[in-house]
This record gives sequence, structure tokens and C-alpha cells, in this order.
Amino acid sequence: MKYLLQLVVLVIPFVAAQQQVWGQCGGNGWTGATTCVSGTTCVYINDWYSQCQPGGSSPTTTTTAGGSPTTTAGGGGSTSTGTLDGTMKANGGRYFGTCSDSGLLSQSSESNLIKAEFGQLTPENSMKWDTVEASQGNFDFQGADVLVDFAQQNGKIVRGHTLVWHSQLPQWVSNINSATTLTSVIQNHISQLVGRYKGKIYAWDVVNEVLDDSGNMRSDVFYNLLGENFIDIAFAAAKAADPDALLCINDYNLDGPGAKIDSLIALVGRLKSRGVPIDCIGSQSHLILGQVGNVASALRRLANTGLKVMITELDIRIPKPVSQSQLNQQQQDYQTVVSACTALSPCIGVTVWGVSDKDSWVDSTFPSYDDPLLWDGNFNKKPAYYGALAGA
Ligand code: 9MR
Repeated sequence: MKYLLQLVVLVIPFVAAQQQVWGQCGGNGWTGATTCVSGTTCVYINDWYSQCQPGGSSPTTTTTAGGSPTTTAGGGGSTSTGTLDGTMKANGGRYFGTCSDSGLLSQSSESNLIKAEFGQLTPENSMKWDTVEASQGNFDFQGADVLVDFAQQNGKIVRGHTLVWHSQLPQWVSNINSATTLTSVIQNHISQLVGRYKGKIYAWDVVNEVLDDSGNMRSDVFYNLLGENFIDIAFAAAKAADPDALLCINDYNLDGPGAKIDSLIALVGRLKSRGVPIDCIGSQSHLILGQVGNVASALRRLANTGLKVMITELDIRIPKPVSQSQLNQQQQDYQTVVSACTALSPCIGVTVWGVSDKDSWVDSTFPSYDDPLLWDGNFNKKPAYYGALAGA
């Protein structure tokens, strides 16, 4: 009997340790299950993340470093030779991603490219507060479901974007005037959204753009009612809803010296000293042609906080009118920025903010700039593509 009990004790943890489909099953620092339930296989995504994916064989990359920049068309999974994501994985286990959403994913020109070239997806808009919870307690996950389903069917990891942000925030949230109400509203929003996709999201941008352009805490309903504590509340809620996702702070203008990066690093220090469960810093990197020289040193400073870092929304916009020499400069700039990440071990991946120049947010926001991405309006690879590939 004694031996039988010992056997049971030995067997039970083993059975319980099998990870479900789409769950994490490995990666640096991972202490959870490393085997997958029957019918799924533990697939290496990068050094920090392996995932249980359906099927018995591994769709990971067999890329040769420095291989010719040919694209493997279509096809599910992430098998690739000389693609952006394949090269990133081969050269250090990082991912190369892009943002998208249901409208773009329904176009084969976009979705085929994503299947072939990218290993990670960020919902450009579909997980933002005004989409997911436009009125209190009424959740709409339609668009987000499309993106997450596409990612799962094609073996892409997902960065969730974003839980608490002053922008694309419905008026009913901005109108709240009680700290207690706002706390429970944040907690409910996060537990619903993060909970729905538990185990399917690699990393969350828990808070986005909490600093203003001078590096002060941004004045919005969250800070005005709760002070800096709204960040602690948001991270705690995200951790409770999905303990295995990486939890990030995300911001722009962290690409060189200045008040903003100083403040961000100081803020991260305070969060860590309060025990906030923060894992990563996302540097958006919305950049301007020719202004990328400080990116590597800035990224190193962010990594010196001890957190993982990632480039989350990369684009490099060109002042109009766009010339061939500017497009060549853009190739250099992409290589500089992507290699700033690949040269740094705590940097775990790069995400560009869109696929084709025709779909970039830059057109409407910066009318005197153009062409910030890797493919032109007809889905032809630009010189910038080869710059990114060389840096990968
Ligand atoms: O690319 C997004 C665009 O489609 C939206 O209209 C815009 C609304 O604010 O948000 C854009 O994405 C932003 C991202 O969510 C946060 N960082 C800045 C990005 C560009 O504005």
C-alpha cells in the first residue's frame, strides 16, 4: 500500500503537468509543464517560449542564416527559408511580427504574406477598449477572435494590445469620477479580455503610453483618479487572468536620450520595487528616416532594467516626395534598428506596424510623410525589406 501511494504521488504530477493545446510548454525561465497533451506537440517558438500546437510534427524553421531572400509562399505554419521570421529564429530564437486585423486578414495578398514571412501578430485595433467594451459590461470580441484564430491556425504567437490606454478609450470610462469604481472597471475589463484569451497570448501591453511627451505621468482618467497605482492594479489583474503571459509596459519615443526614456526607466524601477509583476518593455519605435542612430544604445538602457525588451510597432517614415535614395537610406535604417534588437540578448523580437505602405497609419497622421513599411502599395518588397532581413 505504501508503495502504491508513492507510485500515485509520482504519477499524478506527471499527468497534471501536461500542457493543453496552445499553452506554453517551454522557454527560458519557464517552470510549468514541458510536455503536451496527446495530439499536440511542443513547438519551439523562441528561446523564451515554446507552445503546444496541434499535430504530431514540429513546424519550426530550418532557415540557413544569410540565405537568399526568397519567400516561401502561402502555406500554414512557420516553415520558412530566408524569411523575416525564419531568419530571426535561426539567428537567436527571436520572432519577427506585424500588426493586422480582420479586414486586412480577409485579403489574400496580406494573409499569404503574413503566413509566409511573420511569426507574430499584434491586433492593430481590435483589442482596444473602445472596440472590446464600448459600453460598460458589453463585450465584443468578434474582431479579436478573428485575429487570434488566424494566429493559432497558422502557428503565430500574439502580442495582446492593449489593456489600459488613454486613447481609443470610450467616454463612459473617461467620465468615471470615483477611484473605487474605476478600479473595479479596470479589473473587470482586464479579467474579461485577458481571461478570454488565456494561454493564447504570448505577451500583453498591459499599459500603453502612460508617459506624456515630457516624460511626466500622462494626465488621464486613470492617473487623475488613482495616481501611479492604476499601473499596479492593471498588472495585478492581468497576472491573475493569465499567469503565463509576459506583461509589458509599452511606449513611444524611447529611441534615444531624453526625459521620456529617463522617466520610463525610473518608473520601471519603482514598479519593480513595489513587486508589480512586470516582465517587459515595449519600445514602439515609430521612427523618421535618418534618425535611428541612437536606437541601439537606448534599447540597451531599457534592457539594463533587467526586463526583456521588444520593438513593438516599428515603422520608418520618409518625408515626401520619396526618392530612390531615400528608399535606400530606409534599407540601411531598417537594418540598423532590427540589428539593435538582434545584437541584444534580452531583446526578444521585432514587430513592424503593418505590412503594406498603403495600409499604414502614417498616411493619415503625418500627411507630409510616406512609405514607412517593408512592402509597397502593390505588395512588392522594398529595399527596406532586405534591410530588415539583413538585420534579422
Ligand atoms: O495603427 C493604429 C490606427 O489604425 C488607429 O487609428 C490608431 C488610433 O489611435 O492607433 C494606431 O496604432 C497606434 C497603437 O495602437 C499605439 N501606438 C501608436 C500607434 C499609431 O498611432
